[in-house]
Amino acid sequence: MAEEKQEPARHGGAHAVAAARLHGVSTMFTLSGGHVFPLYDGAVKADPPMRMVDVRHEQTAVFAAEATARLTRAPGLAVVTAGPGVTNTVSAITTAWFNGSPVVVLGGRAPDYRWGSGGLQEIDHPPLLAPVTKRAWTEHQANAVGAAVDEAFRLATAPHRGPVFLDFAMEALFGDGGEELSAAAAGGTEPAAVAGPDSADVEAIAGLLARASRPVLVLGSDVWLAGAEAAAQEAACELRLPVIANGQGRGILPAGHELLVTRARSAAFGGADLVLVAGTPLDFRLGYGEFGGRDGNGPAQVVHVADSPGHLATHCTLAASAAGDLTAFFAALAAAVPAAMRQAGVAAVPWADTWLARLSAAASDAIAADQALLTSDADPVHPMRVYGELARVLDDDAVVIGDGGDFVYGCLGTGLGYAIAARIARPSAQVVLLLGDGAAGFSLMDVDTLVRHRLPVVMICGNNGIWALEKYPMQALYGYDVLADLQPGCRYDEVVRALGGAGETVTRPDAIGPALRRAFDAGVPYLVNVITDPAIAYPRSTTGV
Ligand SMILES: Cc1ncc(C[n+]2csc(CCOP(=O)(O)OP(=O)(O)O)c2C)c(N)n1
Ligand SMILES: [Mg+2]
Repeated sequence: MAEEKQEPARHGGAHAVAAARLHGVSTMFTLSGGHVFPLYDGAVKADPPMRMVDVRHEQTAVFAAEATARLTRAPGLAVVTAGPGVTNTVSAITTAWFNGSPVVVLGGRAPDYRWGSGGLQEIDHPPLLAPVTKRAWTEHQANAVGAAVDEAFRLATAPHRGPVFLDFAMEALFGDGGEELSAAAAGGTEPAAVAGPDSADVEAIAGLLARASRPVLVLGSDVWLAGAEAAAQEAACELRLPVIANGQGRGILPAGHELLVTRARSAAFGGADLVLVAGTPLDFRLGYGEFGGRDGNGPAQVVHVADSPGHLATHCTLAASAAGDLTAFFAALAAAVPAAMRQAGVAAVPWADTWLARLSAAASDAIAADQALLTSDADPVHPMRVYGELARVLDDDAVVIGDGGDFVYGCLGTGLGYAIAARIARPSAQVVLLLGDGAAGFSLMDVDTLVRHRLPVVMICGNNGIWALEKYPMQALYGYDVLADLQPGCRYDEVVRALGGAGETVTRPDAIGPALRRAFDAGVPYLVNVITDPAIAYPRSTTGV
């Protein structure tokens, strides 16, 4: 029987899908609900159809959209149904907000014609999301849906990037939006050009560098998200600046690069006389922008560089700042410093032999000092041994995700969403998800999504049977702890098996390596449940791994 050619859909949902695709979206992450059916119909009937990944909790959909954005630098898309579908996304949207991730969340919404009469899942979503999005609004007209989605993606991807929320009255999504599906892109989908920084600002920064003797350059996530990594690397190399990588700034200089002194972070920040922070906020992770003061040194001067003026720190005193396109900034800085040095009467980069050498030595010492723990034979397993075994089997392009205290901290529950997206974005790379046992509880059900969509991921659970990052601080404060215990030895690998994956529990240090090899070879989602020593309060410094 000849296949019948499907009529393209022309409802608002089809227009939304067409507009998203024009912004480079290839996958929709979602969890079903009647209010958003036209978006599914639009994806199914698009030519070619848009890939849909259906998850088990809406926050997983948004975390997956966020990881897509952060790994591919194309915007992520999540679609959620009205009411609880939307409210379940709040933590994940907030995470995208803090991470500056370009994510668009499209929501269903009760119909306008009955608004106020208590319709199913009727709630006004935008006010809930306004504080954690670049914009949150409602589209009411079917023939304006394409343009509204286009606008949402433009906003999300313009620096400073971030999440955008848009919901649609049922009439808009189900109603006839007209024939022309590409009308949404009438204005073109090229990202708007971002202005470079003010040249006077760059010159002021070059002047500060020319007079500095112990400078440090911090490269944050926005340098990568803005595509400025090559310019940043060039500037750092030309000026021989010691570099500390932060967030997704990691990897801009490859591991082992002579300028990379991330592991000597406290020596660098404590001893610096000038800290230039680019592409990351001066928040608690950077001591709120207070540097220097160690070994009898005075406070360091601080320079903040951001992709947009609204993201320059206002809570601390800046010696200089610049805002705008980060590639243009690094190119301009590299060009301006030599002239500034000549003007200041400085012959060559004065810090290369002393300051840089001192920090490089401190970084090497810190790396060497880890060796004992990375190879620890302690039984029960020391958590650092897990990193040691993993480092042996990881390729350079592996994606490693952390969710939970032993490994990292932030919003618990990102794990499975990030892993789903990483597997899709990097089909041939290793994808490893490190989970605390507490963290695992937030998203492990989405192993089902990995299984259904045939997305093999290696998961490692650092299972200490406690919420360690709460237990030890509480003991320190009160001399006892409460509500900080989980089931010791809980078989999270059995959960993964029950959902159609595979896994095993490991209790001895020498069994970790072979288990990891089995996990990478399995070809299915695989969880290595490593029972670790709960007596290790805080296994590693957070400052540089
Ligand atoms: C959504 C969320 N809820 C609570 C917290 C507070 N919190 C931070 S770390 C942590 C403990 C994590 O426990 P686990 O994942 O088992 O790692 P461990 O500290 O035991 O290594 C908690 C509860 C958080 N960061 N995010
Ligand atoms: Mg734990």
